[in-house]
This record gives sequence, structure tokens and C-alpha cells, in this order.
Amino acid sequence: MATVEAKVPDIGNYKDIPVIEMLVKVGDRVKLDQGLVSLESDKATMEVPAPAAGVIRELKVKLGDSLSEGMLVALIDSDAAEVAPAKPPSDAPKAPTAAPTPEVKEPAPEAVTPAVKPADKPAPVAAGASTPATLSASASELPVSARPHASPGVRLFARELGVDLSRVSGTDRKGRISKEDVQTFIKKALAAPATTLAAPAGGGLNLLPWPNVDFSKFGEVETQARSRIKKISGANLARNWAMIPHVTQFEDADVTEMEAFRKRLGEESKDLKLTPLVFLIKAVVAALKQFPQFNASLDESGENLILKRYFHVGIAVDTPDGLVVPVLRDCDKKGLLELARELGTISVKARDKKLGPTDMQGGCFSISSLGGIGGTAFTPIINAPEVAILGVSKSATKPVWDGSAFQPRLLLPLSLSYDHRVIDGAQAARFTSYLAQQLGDVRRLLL
Ligand code: CAO
Repeated sequence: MATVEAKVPDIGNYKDIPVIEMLVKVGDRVKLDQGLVSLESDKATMEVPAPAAGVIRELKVKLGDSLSEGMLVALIDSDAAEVAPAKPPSDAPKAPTAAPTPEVKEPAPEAVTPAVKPADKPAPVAAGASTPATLSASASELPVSARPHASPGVRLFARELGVDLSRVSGTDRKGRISKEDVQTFIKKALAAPATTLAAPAGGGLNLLPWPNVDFSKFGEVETQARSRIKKISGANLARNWAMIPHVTQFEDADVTEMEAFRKRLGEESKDLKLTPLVFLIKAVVAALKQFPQFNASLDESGENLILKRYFHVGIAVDTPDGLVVPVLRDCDKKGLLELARELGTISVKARDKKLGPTDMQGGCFSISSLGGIGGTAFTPIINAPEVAILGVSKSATKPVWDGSAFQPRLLLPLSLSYDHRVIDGAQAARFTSYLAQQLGDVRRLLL
């Protein structure tokens, strides 16, 4: 048995091409010419083939590394003397023998510039940042036998459309997945009942391309790079808006007494900032207990609802770099003062960019409070895979008819967006009425 070096073969003019997919892991048995890693330039994707059959002893590269010709990718304990001379990666164009720097064949137009490159995969941070449904488990997480068999071009095509290739049946030779197989999969997913669209089909929306306008033709402009948080939360928000059928239910809670109590309590605990949000967290927990389907998530298939027996509440925090949603854990076990303290800590942490991914995971339900700023109502976007989010606007004193006269009452506008696949309108109206009742009678919150 010999140890064989797998190196990046001649890939034409290309240099520093990022590794976008690890196709094998240490200990995997590979066949001669089997793809080890996928590289992706702006024009093409290609796999570095195994120069020998055997077992991967060591991987010398990792996801995101930039590779050029001749760089070592892996060491393979080869089974036999079956060692192939280095040759161009699969799907990479063959080098014409006469030209030392061959041209790279342009892939089909739809395979160029993927809408979602792995490097853009939303990290588990902003906006609750669940791993998006678009990209599936990487091939390296699958056993070799289960790994979808497809050319890099088809892989790229699938990635663009957010299709998990492990769910696609291949009809080409030896079960290889073709572009048509991916298209058929998408057509079936779109034809399926709405509930199953929670499955990772993800995209497939036949949308027009984004308008490409040269604004400088109309006046002076300045281009600003978007922050990482904005890009990540934007991608999550766009997916959630497109995939979840949102409905927003509005309600006004009479918080006259709650506010009087809050002010009294605030005076007693001067070192603590006690805003209406803390009371809202308590009221939300009470409502989640009363209506458990709001403390739930659809599973990936859309077939099952997963009910949670814990009460972790995400709070949308506005930071100079964009929106983040840290999570306050076990809010059912904490009192108003403890929650106020934690809320203060996570807000500061968020604005100081000190939140870690775990600070933003595990949320059951989110609250987005714009009450400190203003507004009368808004329609918040659900933080998937949660099924509802509460928007809070600025309270205002308004005349309320008590049956015989108008009374000045402090009303807090609530906007509950919910996933209509999971929650019916009547349930949402009950939920918001219950919330208003809780906020209207502060004694209940203290129970
Ligand atoms: N009605 C009236 N006043 C309110 C209020 C409401 N609903 N909510 C808060 N206030 C008051 C507070 O009592 C506080 O008053 P004082 O300064 O007199 O104490 C003031 O408004 C400012 O409150 P705050 O915003 O600093 O504190 P908070 O606990 O209400 O909110 C936090 C904390 C971190 C959620 C908030 O600062 C924030 O970032 N909000 C924005 C969230 C956001 O961007 N959501 C949009 C998501 S969709 O893009």
C-alpha cells in the first residue's frame, strides 16, 4: 500500500479558487477519479479527482481555502498500483495540448453567479438565524453511498435553487442526477400542498430578476457596503417572508394600571431600567402556556408540529449594524426584575457586538418592540422556524368608552404576525385578547 498525494491538477488560467464543498472526509474509501473537493470560480465549478482508489488518510484543505494548480488536497492510502496521472478536474475544460493556458468553458448561463453561494450561507446569528432551508446538509456529512451523484454543474444549479440533492432521484446513467431531475423535483415540490413547502425546496419562486439600474444617471449617489448582519438577516427575512403565509392580528391592550405599577416599581429599583417590554415578556409567556401551538415549530417536512415545553423569548434589538435577535431563556422561571436585568445585559451586548451564536439560538417566540421609538402598528416578519412574532408600538392615551362616558386610557398597540399554516385566525385573535387581558390586569402577570 502506498500513500498517494492528491493535488489540484491543471485548471487552466485559474488561481486561488475557493473550496466550496468537501466531498470526502478522513477515513472515507474513494474510487479512482472520485471527486474529493469541489472548487468554484466565478465561471465554473470543478471537482478535484482522486488519483488513486483507497482510503483518505489526511485532508490538507478545508472549506473556504483557496487553491491553485499543484496544491496538495489530500493523502490517500492507495489500495493498489492504480494511480492515475494528474488530470484536469471533472467538468473543467480539457486543456488543448497546444495551449498552455487553456480557456475555461463557460457553464450554462443559469449556472453562473449562484444566487446563494456557500460562502454566503447565513451563519447562525441574526434574526434567529436558523440554518436556511435552502441549503441542505453538505455532501461530506453523508455516507459515501448516500451522497448524491451529480456533476458540479448540476450541483451548482441545485444550489442556486436551494434544492437538497439528497432528496432528488437521479434518472441518468447509474442513477446520476441530471439538471432535468432537479427541475422535475422543483415542479413536484411546487405542486405539493402548501404545508409540505416547509420542506427544503426553499426557492423555486419564478421571480423577475432584481432591477439593475444605474442610479447615477439620475443624480449623485454613494455606494455603501451592507454590513454582515444586514446581509445575513436580510437573507433570513426574505426567506421567511416568501415561505411563510403571514397574517397580522392587531389589538390594543389597556396598560393604564400596568404603567402606574411599572413607574412605582421603577422608582423602587432605580438602578434598573424597567420598560414595558419586561411586562410584555411575562404576558407572552402566559399566553404561550395558554396557547401551546404558538410555542411550536413546523418540522422540516411540514408534516409535524413540534411543541416546546420551554419558554425562551427572542428580543429584536436594533444595533448600528442591523437587527439581531438575542434570546432570553426560561422566561417562565424569572421575575420582572431579573428579566429587566437580563434585557439590559443582552441589549448592551448586542450593541457592543459581543453576542455569540448561542445567545441567539433556541428562541420559541420573538418580540419586536418599536414602542420606544413610535408608530401605531406594523407587520413584523416571523423569525422562522418560530410560528409567531409580536410587534409592539408606542402606547398612547386615548378616549375609551366605558358604557357611559369616555375615559382616558393608556393603550398599547400590539401586532401579532402568525404563520397561517399553523395558526388559525380565531386562535390568533384569542391569543392577542388573552395577551391584552394579561397586560390589563397586572396582578395576573405577577402570579
Ligand atoms: N410605549 C411607550 N413607551 C415605550 C414603549 C412603548 N411600547 N416601549 C418602551 N418605551 C419607553 C421606555 O419605557 C423608555 O422610556 P424611558 O427612557 O422614559 O425609560 C423608552 O421608551 C426607550 O425604551 P428602550 O427602547 O430603550 O427599551 P425597551 O426595553 O423598550 O427596548 C430594545 C429594548 C433593545 C428592544 C430596544 O432598544 C430596541 O432595540 N428596539 C428596536 C427593535 C427593532 O428594531 N425592531 C424592529 C424589528 S423589524 O425591523
